[in-house]
Amino acid sequence: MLKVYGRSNSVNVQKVMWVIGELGLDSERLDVGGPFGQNDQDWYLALNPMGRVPVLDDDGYVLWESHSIIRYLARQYGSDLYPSDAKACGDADKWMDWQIGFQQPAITPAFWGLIRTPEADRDMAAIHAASKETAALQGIVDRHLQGRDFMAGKHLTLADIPVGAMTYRWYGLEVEHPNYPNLRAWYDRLTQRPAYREHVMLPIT
Ligand SMILES: N[C@@H](CCC(=O)N[C@@H](CS)C(=O)NCC(=O)O)C(=O)O
Repeated sequence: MLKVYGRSNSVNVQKVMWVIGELGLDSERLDVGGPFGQNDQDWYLALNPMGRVPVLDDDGYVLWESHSIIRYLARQYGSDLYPSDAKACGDADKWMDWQIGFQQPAITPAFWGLIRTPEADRDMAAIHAASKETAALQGIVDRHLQGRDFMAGKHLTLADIPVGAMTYRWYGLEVEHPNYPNLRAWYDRLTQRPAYREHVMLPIT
């Protein structure tokens, strides 16, 4: 059975659990990181020298980095989540790289400021800057989704997973939410998926 190390409120863990749910695989998730700790212990650092979550253990095969894990899962457990066609695969990779390179860093100061920092200690200038930058990036997704049901075509692929997991967080934060009809329709489509509801649509903590 697949074993996933990582607390359920980590967006990077959510990406992995959502894919496991989409693939219908059995798994056990163990709470590690944040208030659960353990990720600075020798046994954990032997699994992931970065001391971060998630880590996947597939019958002794250990992998860290959430996007590598979801690519592995889609390849190993054969699904069209990660297309084999080079161009379709490139499209999926592009949005995964964009998410980790742009969307995630942009929203992080707003998330940490609003959710994990006491009100009195918040850097509101940094939160506003993050809100503005993320709104602009979400606008790029909105324009991309014009005429598309999913990020890389007609069905769900890995292109939707990281951006979709973070978009739940974006709608849940008290930040600027411009009217983005294509983004909203896509997000509403994701909310119909049982695996998204179970693993991503959790309290934002
Ligand atoms: N690039 C890594 C980032 C992993 C990462 O930074 N995870 C955060 C949680 S989202 C973490 O481990 N934080 C420390 C903790 O939870 O104690 C990935 O995508 O897996």
